[in-house]
Amino acid sequence: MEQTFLAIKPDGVQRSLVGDIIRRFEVKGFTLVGLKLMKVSRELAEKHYEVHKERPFFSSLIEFITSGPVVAMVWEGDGVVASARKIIGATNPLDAKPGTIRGDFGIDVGRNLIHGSDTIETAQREINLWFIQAELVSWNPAN
Ligand code: ABT
Ligand code: MG
Repeated sequence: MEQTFLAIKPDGVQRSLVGDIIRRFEVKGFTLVGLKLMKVSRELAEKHYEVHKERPFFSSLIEFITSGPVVAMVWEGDGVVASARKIIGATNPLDAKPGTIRGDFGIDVGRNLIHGSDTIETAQREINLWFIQAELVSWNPAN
């Protein structure tokens, strides 16, 4: 079954949006299989954002993601990787459509509330980076 990695960033936690954000993936019909609140180490942050290492915004990105608690999650379902990206909305919240998480709750590209894996391959890499297998629960939703 397809899985994706989602993380509510420190701004989402600080602004008390954890419940609202999780709700959107639940009502859509995806299955939560992993969930933890954690303070991200610099090492994990740098590995997670490795592709952006040479970008000018890299150090502020690492500063931000390590600044407070993050809610790390794994969600499962057919097409969950691409669908979650649609639910999340465009990288810059000012460009994100109303109805998306970033479109509804944000205005700043450096404070865009939630991360979602961009491909199935990236999702596998990120899940393995953030979770150990024993933290993931395989279950069949009754509905
Ligand atoms: P993530 O889900 O955080 O990976 O965002 P997304 O995939 O939508 O966008 P990318 B391009 O991966 O951005 C990663 C983080 O870098 C921030 N960023 C990006 C900037 O601050 N300035 C920029 O010009 C760009 C392109 C936004 C993303 N996260 N934060 N926080
Ligand atoms: Mg990205």
